[in-house]
Amino acid sequence: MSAASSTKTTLTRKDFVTDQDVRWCPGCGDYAILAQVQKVLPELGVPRENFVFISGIGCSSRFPYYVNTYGFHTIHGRAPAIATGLKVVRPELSVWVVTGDGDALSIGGNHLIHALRRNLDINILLFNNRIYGLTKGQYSPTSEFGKVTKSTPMGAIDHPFNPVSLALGADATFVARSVDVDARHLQEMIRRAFDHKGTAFVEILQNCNIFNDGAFEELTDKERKADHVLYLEHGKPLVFGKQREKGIRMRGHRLEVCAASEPDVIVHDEKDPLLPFLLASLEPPVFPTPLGVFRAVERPTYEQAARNQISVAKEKFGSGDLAELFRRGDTWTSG
Ligand SMILES: Cc1ncc(C[n+]2csc(CCOP(=O)(O)OP(=O)(O)O)c2C)c(N)n1
Ligand code: SF4
Repeated sequence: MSAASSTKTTLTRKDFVTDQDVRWCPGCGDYAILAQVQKVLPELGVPRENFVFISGIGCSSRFPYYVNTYGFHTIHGRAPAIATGLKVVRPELSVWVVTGDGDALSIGGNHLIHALRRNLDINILLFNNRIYGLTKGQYSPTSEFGKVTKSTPMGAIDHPFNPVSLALGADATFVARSVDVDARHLQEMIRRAFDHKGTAFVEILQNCNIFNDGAFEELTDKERKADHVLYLEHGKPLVFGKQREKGIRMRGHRLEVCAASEPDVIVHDEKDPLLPFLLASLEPPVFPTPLGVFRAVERPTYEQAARNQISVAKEKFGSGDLAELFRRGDTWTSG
């Protein structure tokens, strides 16, 4: 990443802490995510003035106020569109989108999928608490079937989105999942997202302790998580359990749990065309929840293609004159 002028070369976590009062509820998982982002940013070798955090609307979308970089708290669901515009005109910037499950998948669903397919070199962190937090506890597109909330008093009758499956379906080149309080894992996913050249999508399971407390408890509780989390590591067998005694293998076109000692336990491959889709479909109670990088593949970035096209057009036709273009052709004056 090219660097503009920076007054300071060695940055620390403190450089990324702002003077703003944090308005999240005490105990919210957003604090843990903020802490890990602030831990990783100084390690990335990017001048602070080259980071930009762009968000939509929601508790999670207050993030840009709390990270001491350039930032933009934008319009509900539209952060990917604004990030797209910025990255095309300023490709040297490190652009991060922070969004919630409501912001990204309800009002912003369309913007999200198009950013993913276009493959700009941006990072999208989706904080998934499976509820609308800011508006006080309505169901969201990731709330489970039957979920009783203020807006679904008799239980949700919508089938939920699986954000990882959705991102893979949009042909995202990097798709990962982590959880708010798994500090080391989350740091690693943030670093991997940054290193990826293309749109990096990270679903971060986040506890909303006010309106959906304990939604991911089995993935974070020290006693239980070994049996409920399947860590995905490229080139390593898919095994889990307290003694790492269980594995995942293929039977026909389906995955199944088997003994880790079975010879056909699958070795994870982030570049496999099919495996990430199958892994994304693994859900409790039958399966553990996969955390880690599902998919990481290369594809040209949108901003590079756009800029190449602009150069070719300028070579062929010259720089152009916008005012002249507006006046050209079939125009008229009204009034
Ligand atoms: C155009 C518009 N529609 C609806 C709202 C109300 N609203 C604000 S935030 C939000 C959803 C927030 O949920 P999520 O993205 O999951 O974020 P969280 O607060 O849980 O972090 C909604 C529906 C709004 N502010 N603007
Ligand atoms: S309502 Fe939930 S998501 Fe919002 S700040 Fe409070 S705990 Fe966090």
